[in-house]
Amino acid sequence: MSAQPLLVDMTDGIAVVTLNRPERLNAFNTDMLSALAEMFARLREDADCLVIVVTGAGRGFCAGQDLTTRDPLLSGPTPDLGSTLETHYNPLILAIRDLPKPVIAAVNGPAAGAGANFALAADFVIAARSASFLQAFARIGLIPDAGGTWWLTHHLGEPRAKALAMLAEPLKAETAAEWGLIHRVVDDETLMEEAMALARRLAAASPVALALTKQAIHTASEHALAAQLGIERDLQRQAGQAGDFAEGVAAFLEKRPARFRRTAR
Ligand code: T3D
Repeated sequence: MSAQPLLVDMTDGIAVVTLNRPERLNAFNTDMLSALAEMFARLREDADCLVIVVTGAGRGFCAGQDLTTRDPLLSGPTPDLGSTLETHYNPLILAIRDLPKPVIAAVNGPAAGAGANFALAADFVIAARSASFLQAFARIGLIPDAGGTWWLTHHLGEPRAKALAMLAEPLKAETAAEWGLIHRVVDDETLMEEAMALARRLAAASPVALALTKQAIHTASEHALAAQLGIERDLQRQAGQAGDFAEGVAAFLEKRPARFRRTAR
């Protein structure tokens, strides 16, 4: 029997999801992609799940599409890659992006191809100092997918986006943090400790505020200021009507920490 492609551990509102194909640096195959889709759909609806941390088993984070499944000698006619993106990668990236809960990628080693861009879809990317991000696509005659052209261009601008995508050289975690592509770089041995400390902080925050903030920040890059101000008005109205606002203000006035509802509903 083959090993489970994903391991999921839920403690105190934090789901730790481990990509589990270490012998292939956790490359994506259909089983893993389907398991991820199912898992994100389930955690989205799980009111006890407040934060999700994704990491990789073994020495890698994720090496992108499993290229053994694309061996031209074995797989016959060229597969329709547009269809793979439509079926698996695009819905996965949108599921993370639209999830009303924070997602942390704890990047423990090489993140390549769609594996790098899957990490960049997270709200917080924390990487081990030895980790790297590789837009490997040009090496095999492809373009960056899984949001790669979007993340790189939005976070870094065209010159760096083009260099990373067209030269397909690994970007060290430290440089990725300096350039603002990821949140932080930490020593290898403290990666999970730091990721879990961040997850606990987020789990103690107002779930409503985090969900609406995520939504507002995502729309900001797509709108002019006047339109974004309208979105802030609408989302703030929702936030103000949720109970966390009253608790936050009461806690401030009573000079005590806020006790937000520990549920994502
Ligand atoms: O196809 C579609 O549906 C379209 C969608 C495409 C999305 C994509 O992600 S395309 C890009 C696919 N990924 C890559 O091109 C990256 C390939 N991997 C690498 O370039 C390197 O492995 C790394 C830079 C990630 C790490 O290098 P290194 O030296 O640390 O490790 P390694 O020795 O290359 O890899 C270790 C093992 O993992 C090795 O197996 P072995 O020789 O020990 O049996 C290697 O073959 C295997 N591995 C690594 N990446 C993949 C892989 N096996 C299958 N697929 C992989 N992507």
